[in-house]
Amino acid sequence: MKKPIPPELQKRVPPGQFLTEKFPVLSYGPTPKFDSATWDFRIFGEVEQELRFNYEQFRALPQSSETADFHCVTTWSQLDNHWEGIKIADLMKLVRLKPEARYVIVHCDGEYTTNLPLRDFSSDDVMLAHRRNGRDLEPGHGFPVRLVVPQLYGWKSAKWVRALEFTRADRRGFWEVRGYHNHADPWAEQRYSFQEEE
Ligand SMILES: Nc1nc2c(c(=O)[nH]1)N[C@H]1C(S)=C(S)[C@@H](COP(=O)(O)O)O[C@H]1N2
Ligand SMILES: [Mo]
Repeated sequence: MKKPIPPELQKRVPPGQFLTEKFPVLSYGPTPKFDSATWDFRIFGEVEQELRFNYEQFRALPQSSETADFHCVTTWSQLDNHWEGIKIADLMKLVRLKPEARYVIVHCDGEYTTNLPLRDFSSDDVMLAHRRNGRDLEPGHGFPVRLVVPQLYGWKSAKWVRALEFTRADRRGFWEVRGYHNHADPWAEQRYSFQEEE
């Protein structure tokens, strides 16, 4: 049932999207098993020094929160999610990037990857979230940690993130090689890869 968008919210809803209050689980493949004893988070690629955090170390990183909207390419949008976790700006204070680094490949449990330019990744509203709307993420929504990239379509908000790889050259991720747009700006309706020719 697609309800009309209230006029006061229209500015916040990208073209071709409708609003939902639900938070559907949208995953390709099963929800990975989480074990805090073996879980780690790695940062590698074009960095002066690779980093590895165990679960305890990762959860001890400085926490922030934000309220942000979420737009899935399948046309649902959800407003005002409250996220808690690590701001990328804070995480990047620990990372010494090589000057060649221009892209980020996000690696997840279960083979899922997504790519974004460093510029989008470094945007002030990007975070690695543990909690949504006052509770730990449910397993299906990415526990223990997911990326939140409010200004791009939802598939860039990778769940069950295990590593960040910084690269010189761009490398398309899971959906980006399967017909979805490399950049994915919902305001420009960058849904499919064939649009990249335009
Ligand atoms: N690891 C992983 N992350 C993922 C996905 C996935 O299949 N695997 N699906 C993406 C898509 S298409 C969307 S819209 C959002 C959905 O998040 P949700 O399942 O928490 O609603 O997660 C994204 N992150
Ligand atoms: Mo999606």
